[in-house]
Amino acid sequence: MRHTLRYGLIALAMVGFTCSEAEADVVASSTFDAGLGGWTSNTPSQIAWQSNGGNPDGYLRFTDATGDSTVVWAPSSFLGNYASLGVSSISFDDNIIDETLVGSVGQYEIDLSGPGGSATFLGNQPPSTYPTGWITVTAAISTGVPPSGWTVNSGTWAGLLANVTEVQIPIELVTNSGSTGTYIDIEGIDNVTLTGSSASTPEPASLSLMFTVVLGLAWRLRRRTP
Ligand SMILES: [Ca+2]
Repeated sequence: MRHTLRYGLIALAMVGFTCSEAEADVVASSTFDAGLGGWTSNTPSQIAWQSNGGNPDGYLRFTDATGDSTVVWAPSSFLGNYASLGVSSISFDDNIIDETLVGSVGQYEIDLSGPGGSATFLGNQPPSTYPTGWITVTAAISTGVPPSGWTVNSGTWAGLLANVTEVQIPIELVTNSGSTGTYIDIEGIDNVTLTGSSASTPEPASLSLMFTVVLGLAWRLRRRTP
């Protein structure tokens, strides 16, 4: 009987864990563990899915082959009305993997645009030793004034958040000084995540499960009483 009580408490703890996981409220995420997941690029031939070496497992890998500035674009799951979705941040992991003949290096960047406006987030300057290792870049998003790091380029911040139709990450941060073919420039991104801030409310399924567990516990305890 004591075991039943213990299992009941463990079950309760697991239900609690399920509820707190829902708090994270991931609106969209790409882990690149099974492919490119709908991500596209202005230079598709320089973008490839790499099945290992990410953070962890697969990642989106850029290998520079021309003088272009390569960016990648998120799939539709990252688009929409950020205000009503309660989006609180967008983040990704970046690794500048291998470089020679480094000319200049840009800051980590995220660009959002839509019919109501466009804005650019500039993060830190990447480390200058390669590989940099996987570094998480997080841009806060909230209604009202744009959070630190954002610059509104056109329209308004509120207009932009009302309908984000493009999420762009410049994956090519390093500009090399040699001509094409004489330098190495390999960079990657992983774990792009759009996070929401909506209040934690246990889902009905979790609530009814918790109720069942409590009922079961009460019944067991009753049976133990002589
Ligand atoms: Ca991954």
